[in-house]
Amino acid sequence: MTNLGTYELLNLAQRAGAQAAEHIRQSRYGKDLEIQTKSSPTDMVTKVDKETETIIKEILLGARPRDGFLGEESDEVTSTEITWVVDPIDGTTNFVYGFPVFAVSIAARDSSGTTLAGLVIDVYHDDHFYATLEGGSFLNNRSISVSNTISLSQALVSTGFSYDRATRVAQANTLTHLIGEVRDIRRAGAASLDLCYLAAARIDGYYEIGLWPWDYEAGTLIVREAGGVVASLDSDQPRQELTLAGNPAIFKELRELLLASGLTI
Ligand code: 2AM
Ligand code: CA
Repeated sequence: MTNLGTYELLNLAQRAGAQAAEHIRQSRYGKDLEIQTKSSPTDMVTKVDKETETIIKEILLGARPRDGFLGEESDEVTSTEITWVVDPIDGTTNFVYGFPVFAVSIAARDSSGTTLAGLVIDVYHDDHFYATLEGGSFLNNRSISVSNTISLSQALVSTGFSYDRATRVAQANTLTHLIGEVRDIRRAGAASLDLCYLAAARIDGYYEIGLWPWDYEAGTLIVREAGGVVASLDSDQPRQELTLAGNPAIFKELRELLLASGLTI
């Protein structure tokens, strides 16, 4: 696809994302969030997640009716053209609590699986992180790049925990191997924003088990276009088993440390 094509996709994502973010802000206060649980008692979804996905889907597929749609809260629409990969609220637990780290994540991928455009909106701060393939990464119109931290011992590393009790206990065990080897650990609670923080040099590395494409697809393009690496243990692509990311200098060390900690996928 031409650059013009990728910018058009980004512009459409911006239009849908801005309306989605506004809906989330309007819905946050003074209303019953109507919380339900999904895979476990700690895995929440609200009425706002579902409404927001509907808003995004209607705008994207209204403008481009032949496209596909893969979202967290609705049935997949398959297509041989562009597929939109959407998380209406990434960081739902934070959203429910009012902890100000939650995002709208929208990516456009072509039929070969290549991500062409990605947008992540930090809803609370109205910060827009975005990238197009070979077009660089931006935060609110300013170009961003990953940090130049060169050693894991100086690295700020973010991670997350599963909603599943046994998995999160195992993740905490892995963390005991890391905590003495890095500058410090962060657990912000929204995977798409962890990736954007990496792209903007707010952290140096990130790993998380059990993510879905709507959590990492937009953020992955934003990290790569900012000069960073996103992969898994045994592949150069992130996978549900592991999303592993860093600036190029610390990525290898982080990967080796995770392997040494006994992490298997
Ligand atoms: P969500 O808020 O959309 O559910 C939390 O560590 C981060 O991981 C959030 O971005 C959360 O997305 C995502 N996530 C996705 N699947 C998860 C799962 N099964 N358990 C925990 N977090 C998950
Ligand atoms: Ca979500």
